[in-house]
Amino acid sequence: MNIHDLRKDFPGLTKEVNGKRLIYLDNAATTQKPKQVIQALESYYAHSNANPHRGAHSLSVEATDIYERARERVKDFIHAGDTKEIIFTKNATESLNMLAYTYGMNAIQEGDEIVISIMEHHSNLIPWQQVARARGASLKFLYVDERGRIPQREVFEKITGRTKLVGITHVSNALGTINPVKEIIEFAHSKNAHVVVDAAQSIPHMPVDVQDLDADFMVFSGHKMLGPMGIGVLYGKRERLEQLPPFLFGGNMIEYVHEDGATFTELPHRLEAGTQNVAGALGLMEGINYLERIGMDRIQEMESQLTAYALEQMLGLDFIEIYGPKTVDDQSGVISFNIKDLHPHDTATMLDAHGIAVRSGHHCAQPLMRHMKLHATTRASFYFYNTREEIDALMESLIWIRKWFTNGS
Ligand code: 7TS
Repeated sequence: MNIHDLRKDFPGLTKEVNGKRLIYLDNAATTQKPKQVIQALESYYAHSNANPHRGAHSLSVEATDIYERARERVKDFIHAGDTKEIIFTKNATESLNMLAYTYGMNAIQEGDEIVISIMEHHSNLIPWQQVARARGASLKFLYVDERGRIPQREVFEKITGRTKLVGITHVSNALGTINPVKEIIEFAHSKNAHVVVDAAQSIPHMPVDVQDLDADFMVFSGHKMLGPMGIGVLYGKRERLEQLPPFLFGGNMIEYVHEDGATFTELPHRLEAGTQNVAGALGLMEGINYLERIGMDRIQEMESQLTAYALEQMLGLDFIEIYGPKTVDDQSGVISFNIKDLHPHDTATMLDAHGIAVRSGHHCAQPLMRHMKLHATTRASFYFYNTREEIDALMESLIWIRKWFTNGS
Protein backbone atom coordinates (compact mmCIF):
# COMPACT_ATOMS: atom_id res chain seq x y z
CA MET A 1 0.00 0.00 0.00
CA ASN A 2 1.41 3.40 -0.87
CA ILE A 3 1.66 6.32 1.51
CA HIS A 4 -1.21 8.26 -0.06
CA ASP A 5 -3.56 5.32 0.44
CA LEU A 6 -2.38 4.87 4.02
CA ARG A 7 -3.03 8.53 4.75
CA LYS A 8 -6.67 8.11 3.73
CA ASP A 9 -7.13 6.00 6.86
CA PHE A 10 -6.34 9.01 9.07
CA PRO A 11 -9.17 11.55 9.26
CA GLY A 12 -6.98 13.81 11.42
CA LEU A 13 -4.52 14.28 8.57
CA THR A 14 -7.17 15.89 6.35
CA LYS A 15 -7.85 18.66 8.84
CA GLU A 16 -7.27 22.30 7.94
CA VAL A 17 -5.41 24.52 10.40
CA ASN A 18 -5.24 28.28 9.87
CA GLY A 19 -6.46 27.84 6.31
CA LYS A 20 -3.74 25.29 5.47
CA ARG A 21 -3.81 21.50 5.27
CA LEU A 22 -2.44 20.25 8.59
CA ILE A 23 1.14 19.00 8.52
CA TYR A 24 1.35 17.00 11.70
CA LEU A 25 4.93 16.74 12.97
CA ASP A 26 4.25 16.22 16.68
CA ASN A 27 4.13 12.44 16.63
CA ALA A 28 6.44 12.03 19.62
CA ALA A 29 3.69 13.67 21.69
CA THR A 30 0.87 11.58 20.27
CA THR A 31 0.01 10.05 16.91
CA GLN A 32 -3.09 10.56 14.79
CA LYS A 33 -5.56 7.66 14.78
CA PRO A 34 -6.61 5.54 11.82
CA LYS A 35 -10.32 4.97 11.21
CA GLN A 36 -9.88 1.31 12.17
CA VAL A 37 -9.07 2.40 15.73
CA ILE A 38 -11.80 5.05 15.86
CA GLN A 39 -14.40 2.57 14.57
CA ALA A 40 -13.32 -0.08 17.09
CA LEU A 41 -13.93 2.34 19.97
CA GLU A 42 -17.35 3.24 18.65
CA SER A 43 -18.25 -0.38 18.02
CA TYR A 44 -17.18 -1.41 21.52
CA TYR A 45 -19.39 1.14 23.22
CA ALA A 46 -22.27 0.44 20.82
CA HIS A 47 -22.21 -3.35 20.94
CA SER A 48 -19.92 -4.85 23.59
CA ASN A 49 -19.93 -2.49 26.56
CA ALA A 50 -19.87 -4.32 29.88
CA ASN A 51 -17.72 -4.70 32.95
CA PRO A 52 -14.96 -7.25 32.32
CA HIS A 53 -14.08 -10.06 34.74
CA ARG A 54 -17.25 -9.55 36.80
CA GLY A 55 -20.57 -10.71 35.45
CA ALA A 56 -21.56 -14.16 34.22
CA HIS A 57 -23.72 -12.60 31.53
CA SER A 58 -22.75 -12.85 27.89
CA LEU A 59 -21.91 -9.20 27.39
CA SER A 60 -19.49 -9.25 30.31
CA VAL A 61 -17.88 -12.39 28.90
CA GLU A 62 -17.54 -10.60 25.55
CA ALA A 63 -15.88 -7.57 27.17
CA THR A 64 -13.54 -9.86 29.09
CA ASP A 65 -12.69 -11.71 25.90
CA ILE A 66 -11.85 -8.46 24.08
CA TYR A 67 -9.69 -7.25 26.96
CA GLU A 68 -7.75 -10.50 27.27
CA ARG A 69 -7.31 -10.80 23.48
CA ALA A 70 -5.78 -7.32 23.54
CA ARG A 71 -3.36 -8.48 26.23
CA GLU A 72 -2.39 -11.47 24.10
CA ARG A 73 -1.86 -9.16 21.11
CA VAL A 74 0.44 -6.85 23.12
CA LYS A 75 2.35 -9.87 24.40
CA ASP A 76 2.99 -11.10 20.86
CA PHE A 77 3.82 -7.63 19.58
CA ILE A 78 6.66 -7.11 22.06
CA HIS A 79 7.59 -10.82 22.09
CA ALA A 80 6.93 -11.31 25.79
CA GLY A 81 6.81 -14.89 27.03
CA ASP A 82 3.54 -14.84 28.94
CA THR A 83 0.32 -12.78 29.11
CA LYS A 84 0.84 -12.52 32.89
CA GLU A 85 3.76 -10.25 32.07
CA ILE A 86 1.52 -7.62 30.48
CA ILE A 87 -0.11 -5.18 32.91
CA PHE A 88 -2.47 -2.60 31.44
CA THR A 89 -2.11 0.89 32.86
CA LYS A 90 -3.20 4.38 31.86
CA ASN A 91 0.06 5.34 30.14
CA ALA A 92 3.85 5.08 30.42
CA THR A 93 3.81 7.56 33.29
CA GLU A 94 1.47 5.42 35.35
CA SER A 95 3.50 2.31 34.52
CA LEU A 96 6.67 3.97 35.81
CA ASN A 97 4.97 5.26 38.94
CA MET A 98 3.50 1.82 39.60
CA LEU A 99 6.97 0.40 39.33
CA ALA A 100 8.45 3.06 41.60
CA TYR A 101 5.82 2.53 44.28
CA THR A 102 5.87 -1.27 44.17
CA TYR A 103 9.36 -2.32 43.16
CA GLY A 104 11.21 0.89 44.10
CA MET A 105 9.77 1.45 47.55
CA ASN A 106 10.41 -2.19 48.48
CA ALA A 107 13.46 -3.48 46.66
CA ILE A 108 15.59 -0.34 46.96
CA GLN A 109 17.39 -0.14 50.30
CA GLU A 110 19.41 2.51 52.07
CA GLY A 111 22.79 2.93 50.38
CA ASP A 112 21.62 1.42 47.07
CA GLU A 113 22.11 3.31 43.85
CA ILE A 114 19.64 3.99 41.08
CA VAL A 115 21.20 4.93 37.75
CA ILE A 116 19.23 6.73 35.06
CA SER A 117 20.28 8.77 32.04
CA ILE A 118 20.16 12.54 31.93
CA MET A 119 17.93 12.30 28.84
CA GLU A 120 15.04 10.62 30.67
CA HIS A 121 11.57 12.07 30.28
CA HIS A 122 10.45 13.46 33.67
CA SER A 123 8.20 10.37 33.94
CA ASN A 124 11.26 8.15 34.25
CA LEU A 125 13.13 10.59 36.46
CA ILE A 126 10.94 12.10 39.16
CA PRO A 127 9.53 8.75 40.39
CA TRP A 128 13.12 7.55 40.97
CA GLN A 129 14.02 10.80 42.73
CA GLN A 130 11.11 10.15 45.05
CA VAL A 131 12.18 6.55 45.65
CA ALA A 132 15.80 7.55 46.28
CA ARG A 133 14.71 10.21 48.76
CA ALA A 134 12.28 7.95 50.61
CA ARG A 135 14.59 4.95 50.77
CA GLY A 136 17.89 6.71 51.47
CA ALA A 137 19.32 5.59 48.14
CA SER A 138 21.26 7.78 45.73
CA LEU A 139 20.35 8.69 42.18
CA LYS A 140 23.17 8.82 39.64
CA PHE A 141 23.04 10.02 36.05
CA LEU A 142 24.53 8.79 32.80
CA TYR A 143 25.48 12.03 31.07
CA VAL A 144 25.45 12.54 27.32
CA ASP A 145 28.11 14.05 25.05
CA GLU A 146 27.54 17.17 22.97
CA ARG A 147 25.67 15.12 20.33
CA GLY A 148 23.31 13.61 22.85
CA ARG A 149 24.88 10.15 23.00
CA ILE A 150 25.77 8.26 26.17
CA PRO A 151 29.50 7.43 26.02
CA GLN A 152 30.28 3.81 26.87
CA ARG A 153 32.57 4.87 29.71
CA GLU A 154 29.62 6.53 31.47
CA VAL A 155 27.89 3.15 31.55
CA PHE A 156 31.01 1.35 32.78
CA GLU A 157 31.77 3.95 35.45
CA LYS A 158 28.30 4.65 36.83
CA ILE A 159 26.76 1.17 36.90
CA THR A 160 28.51 -0.66 39.72
CA GLY A 161 27.94 -3.42 42.26
CA ARG A 162 25.93 -0.92 44.34
CA THR A 163 23.48 -0.27 41.50
CA LYS A 164 20.10 -1.83 42.14
CA LEU A 165 18.14 -0.39 39.25
CA VAL A 166 18.95 1.21 35.91
CA GLY A 167 16.29 3.30 34.15
CA ILE A 168 16.97 4.07 30.52
CA THR A 169 14.94 5.42 27.66
CA HIS A 170 15.23 3.38 24.48
CA VAL A 171 14.78 6.50 22.35
CA SER A 172 14.99 10.08 23.60
CA ASN A 173 11.82 12.10 23.01
CA ALA A 174 13.86 15.30 23.18
CA LEU A 175 16.77 14.46 20.86
CA GLY A 176 15.79 11.28 19.04
CA THR A 177 18.91 9.44 20.25
CA ILE A 178 18.55 5.66 20.01
CA ASN A 179 20.36 4.24 23.03
CA PRO A 180 22.20 0.91 22.91
CA VAL A 181 19.82 -0.56 25.49
CA LYS A 182 20.73 -4.18 24.83
CA GLU A 183 24.38 -3.51 25.73
CA ILE A 184 23.40 -1.40 28.74
CA ILE A 185 21.08 -4.15 29.99
CA GLU A 186 23.77 -6.78 29.55
CA PHE A 187 26.28 -4.71 31.50
CA ALA A 188 23.74 -3.87 34.25
CA HIS A 189 22.90 -7.56 34.62
CA SER A 190 26.58 -8.38 34.98
CA LYS A 191 26.42 -6.13 38.09
CA ASN A 192 23.18 -7.78 39.27
CA ALA A 193 21.14 -4.63 38.64
CA HIS A 194 17.63 -4.70 37.18
CA VAL A 195 16.71 -2.53 34.21
CA VAL A 196 13.55 -0.65 33.30
CA VAL A 197 13.40 0.46 29.68
CA ASP A 198 11.20 3.40 28.77
CA ALA A 199 10.05 2.29 25.33
CA ALA A 200 7.45 5.04 24.82
CA GLN A 201 9.39 6.35 21.81
CA SER A 202 10.71 3.06 20.43
CA ILE A 203 7.88 0.51 20.41
CA PRO A 204 5.74 2.65 18.06
CA HIS A 205 8.61 3.03 15.58
CA MET A 206 10.75 -0.11 15.39
CA PRO A 207 10.62 -3.84 16.07
CA VAL A 208 11.20 -4.41 19.79
CA ASP A 209 11.71 -7.84 21.34
CA VAL A 210 11.72 -7.68 25.16
CA GLN A 211 13.15 -11.16 25.50
CA ASP A 212 15.98 -10.44 23.11
CA LEU A 213 16.74 -7.19 24.96
CA ASP A 214 16.36 -9.09 28.26
CA ALA A 215 14.73 -6.04 29.91
CA ASP A 216 13.38 -6.67 33.40
CA PHE A 217 10.67 -4.07 32.95
CA MET A 218 9.47 -2.05 29.99
CA VAL A 219 6.83 0.66 29.68
CA PHE A 220 4.97 2.39 26.86
CA SER A 221 1.80 4.33 25.98
CA GLY A 222 -0.88 3.29 23.50
CA HIS A 223 -1.58 6.81 22.25
CA LYS A 224 1.89 7.18 20.73
CA MET A 225 1.27 4.12 18.52
CA LEU A 226 -2.11 4.83 16.90
CA GLY A 227 -4.10 3.72 19.96
CA PRO A 228 -6.37 5.88 22.10
CA MET A 229 -5.30 7.92 25.11
CA GLY A 230 -5.77 6.28 28.50
CA ILE A 231 -4.17 2.90 27.82
CA GLY A 232 -0.55 1.97 28.50
CA VAL A 233 1.52 -1.04 29.39
CA LEU A 234 3.89 -2.18 32.09
CA TYR A 235 5.80 -5.25 30.97
CA GLY A 236 7.79 -7.16 33.57
CA LYS A 237 9.53 -10.50 33.60
CA ARG A 238 7.19 -12.84 35.39
CA GLU A 239 9.56 -13.56 38.27
CA ARG A 240 9.99 -9.82 38.85
CA LEU A 241 6.27 -8.99 38.75
CA GLU A 242 5.50 -11.91 41.07
CA GLN A 243 7.57 -10.14 43.73
CA LEU A 244 5.69 -6.86 43.52
CA PRO A 245 3.06 -6.03 46.12
CA PRO A 246 -0.24 -4.66 44.78
CA PHE A 247 -0.24 -0.98 43.86
CA LEU A 248 -3.93 -0.07 44.08
CA PHE A 249 -6.39 -2.01 46.22
CA GLY A 250 -10.06 -2.70 45.52
CA GLY A 251 -12.14 -4.66 43.07
CA ASN A 252 -10.74 -7.04 40.45
CA MET A 253 -7.46 -7.68 42.31
CA ILE A 254 -8.62 -9.69 45.33
CA GLU A 255 -9.09 -13.36 46.14
CA TYR A 256 -10.85 -13.32 49.53
CA VAL A 257 -11.71 -10.35 51.68
CA HIS A 258 -12.45 -10.52 55.41
CA GLU A 259 -13.11 -7.83 57.96
CA ASP A 260 -9.53 -7.99 59.13
CA GLY A 261 -7.65 -8.60 55.91
CA ALA A 262 -7.62 -9.73 52.31
CA THR A 263 -5.73 -11.99 49.95
CA PHE A 264 -4.90 -11.00 46.44
CA THR A 265 -5.36 -12.70 43.13
CA GLU A 266 -2.73 -13.67 40.56
CA LEU A 267 -0.98 -11.67 37.89
CA PRO A 268 -1.90 -9.76 35.84
CA HIS A 269 -5.13 -8.87 37.67
CA ARG A 270 -3.36 -8.34 40.99
CA LEU A 271 -1.89 -5.17 39.51
CA GLU A 272 -5.09 -4.05 37.75
CA ALA A 273 -7.51 -2.86 40.43
CA GLY A 274 -10.93 -1.52 39.47
CA THR A 275 -12.82 -1.47 36.21
CA GLN A 276 -10.34 -1.53 33.38
CA ASN A 277 -10.19 0.38 30.10
CA VAL A 278 -11.53 -2.29 27.75
CA ALA A 279 -12.19 0.13 24.90
CA GLY A 280 -8.65 1.46 25.28
CA ALA A 281 -7.18 -2.04 25.17
CA LEU A 282 -9.26 -2.81 22.07
CA GLY A 283 -8.14 0.43 20.44
CA LEU A 284 -4.52 -0.42 21.22
CA MET A 285 -5.01 -3.90 19.71
CA GLU A 286 -6.41 -2.33 16.53
CA GLY A 287 -3.46 0.07 16.46
CA ILE A 288 -1.05 -2.84 16.72
CA ASN A 289 -2.94 -4.70 13.99
CA TYR A 290 -2.56 -1.66 11.77
CA LEU A 291 1.17 -1.33 12.47
CA GLU A 292 1.75 -5.00 11.83
CA ARG A 293 -0.11 -4.91 8.54
CA ILE A 294 2.54 -2.47 7.37
CA GLY A 295 5.32 -4.25 9.28
CA MET A 296 7.55 -2.74 11.95
CA ASP A 297 10.67 -3.21 9.81
CA ARG A 298 9.05 -1.26 7.02
CA ILE A 299 7.83 1.46 9.40
CA GLN A 300 11.36 1.86 10.72
CA GLU A 301 12.70 2.06 7.17
CA MET A 302 10.07 4.62 6.08
CA GLU A 303 10.84 6.84 9.07
CA SER A 304 14.56 6.47 8.67
CA GLN A 305 14.31 7.67 5.05
CA LEU A 306 12.19 10.64 6.11
CA THR A 307 14.63 11.52 8.89
CA ALA A 308 17.64 11.26 6.57
CA TYR A 309 15.87 13.50 4.07
CA ALA A 310 14.94 16.08 6.71
CA LEU A 311 18.41 16.05 8.28
CA GLU A 312 20.04 16.55 4.89
CA GLN A 313 17.79 19.54 4.14
CA MET A 314 18.25 21.09 7.56
CA LEU A 315 22.00 20.63 7.69
CA GLY A 316 22.08 22.68 4.48
CA LEU A 317 20.48 25.68 6.21
CA ASP A 318 23.17 27.64 8.06
CA PHE A 319 20.67 29.47 10.29
CA ILE A 320 19.53 26.22 11.87
CA GLU A 321 21.20 24.50 14.78
CA ILE A 322 20.36 20.82 15.25
CA TYR A 323 20.81 19.00 18.56
CA GLY A 324 21.23 15.24 18.78
CA PRO A 325 23.19 12.59 16.89
CA LYS A 326 22.38 13.85 13.33
CA THR A 327 22.97 10.41 11.83
CA VAL A 328 20.10 8.04 11.11
CA ASP A 329 22.02 5.07 12.53
CA ASP A 330 21.30 6.24 16.05
CA GLN A 331 18.61 8.85 15.57
CA SER A 332 14.93 8.07 15.31
CA GLY A 333 12.37 10.30 13.60
CA VAL A 334 12.79 13.12 16.10
CA ILE A 335 14.70 16.26 15.12
CA SER A 336 15.35 18.88 17.78
CA PHE A 337 16.55 22.22 16.45
CA ASN A 338 16.47 25.98 16.73
CA ILE A 339 16.53 28.83 14.30
CA LYS A 340 19.53 30.82 15.54
CA ASP A 341 18.58 33.88 17.59
CA LEU A 342 14.91 32.95 17.61
CA HIS A 343 12.97 31.53 20.53
CA PRO A 344 11.52 28.10 19.71
CA HIS A 345 8.06 29.20 20.83
CA ASP A 346 8.18 31.89 18.13
CA THR A 347 9.28 29.32 15.56
CA ALA A 348 6.47 26.93 16.58
CA THR A 349 3.85 29.69 16.56
CA MET A 350 4.91 30.83 13.08
CA LEU A 351 4.92 27.25 11.81
CA ASP A 352 1.42 26.83 13.21
CA ALA A 353 0.30 29.79 11.12
CA HIS A 354 1.44 27.68 8.14
CA GLY A 355 -0.54 24.67 9.39
CA ILE A 356 2.59 22.89 10.64
CA ALA A 357 2.35 21.30 14.10
CA VAL A 358 5.66 20.94 15.95
CA ARG A 359 6.53 21.04 19.61
CA SER A 360 8.62 23.66 21.36
CA GLY A 361 9.89 23.73 24.91
CA HIS A 362 11.90 21.50 27.20
CA HIS A 363 10.06 18.32 26.14
CA CYS A 364 9.69 17.18 29.77
CA ALA A 365 13.46 16.78 29.94
CA GLN A 366 14.65 19.82 31.89
CA PRO A 367 17.81 18.19 33.30
CA LEU A 368 18.86 17.26 29.74
CA MET A 369 18.27 20.80 28.51
CA ARG A 370 20.33 22.19 31.38
CA HIS A 371 23.12 19.68 30.75
CA MET A 372 23.22 20.67 27.07
CA LYS A 373 23.06 24.37 27.99
CA LEU A 374 19.77 24.84 26.16
CA HIS A 375 16.60 26.52 27.35
CA ALA A 376 14.29 24.93 24.85
CA THR A 377 14.20 23.51 21.36
CA THR A 378 11.80 23.18 18.46
CA ARG A 379 11.01 19.55 17.75
CA ALA A 380 9.70 17.96 14.58
CA SER A 381 8.81 14.30 15.03
CA PHE A 382 7.70 12.01 12.22
CA TYR A 383 5.57 8.94 11.78
CA PHE A 384 5.29 6.61 8.81
CA TYR A 385 2.39 8.62 7.38
CA ASN A 386 4.47 11.76 6.92
CA THR A 387 5.76 12.59 3.45
CA ARG A 388 8.73 14.25 1.78
CA GLU A 389 6.38 16.97 0.56
CA GLU A 390 5.55 17.77 4.18
CA ILE A 391 9.25 18.04 4.99
CA ASP A 392 9.72 20.32 1.97
CA ALA A 393 6.90 22.49 3.30
CA LEU A 394 8.59 22.60 6.72
CA MET A 395 11.85 23.75 5.12
CA GLU A 396 10.11 26.43 3.07
CA SER A 397 8.39 27.73 6.17
CA LEU A 398 11.62 27.76 8.18
CA ILE A 399 13.30 29.80 5.45
CA TRP A 400 10.33 32.15 5.36
CA ILE A 401 10.36 32.59 9.16
CA ARG A 402 14.07 33.33 9.16
CA LYS A 403 13.62 35.98 6.47
CA TRP A 404 10.63 37.48 8.20
CA PHE A 405 12.47 37.86 11.49
CA THR A 406 15.73 39.15 10.05
CA ASN A 407 14.24 41.55 7.50
CA GLY A 408 10.98 42.30 9.18
CA SER A 409 9.26 41.77 5.86
N1 7TS B 1 8.63 8.51 28.24
C1 7TS B 1 8.95 9.09 27.09
C2 7TS B 1 10.27 8.75 26.44
C3 7TS B 1 8.07 9.96 26.49
O1 7TS B 1 8.39 10.54 25.33
C4 7TS B 1 6.84 10.27 27.12
C5 7TS B 1 5.89 11.28 26.57
C6 7TS B 1 6.55 9.61 28.32
C7 7TS B 1 7.47 8.75 28.86
C8 7TS B 1 5.27 9.81 29.03
O2 7TS B 1 4.22 9.32 28.26
P1 7TS B 1 2.73 9.50 28.76
O3 7TS B 1 1.90 8.87 27.68
O4 7TS B 1 2.62 8.80 30.05
O5 7TS B 1 2.49 10.97 28.89
N2 7TS B 1 6.45 12.23 25.72
C9 7TS B 1 5.85 13.34 25.27
C10 7TS B 1 6.46 14.21 24.38
O6 7TS B 1 7.57 14.05 23.95
N3 7TS B 1 5.62 15.23 24.12
O7 7TS B 1 4.49 15.03 24.78
C11 7TS B 1 4.62 13.86 25.51
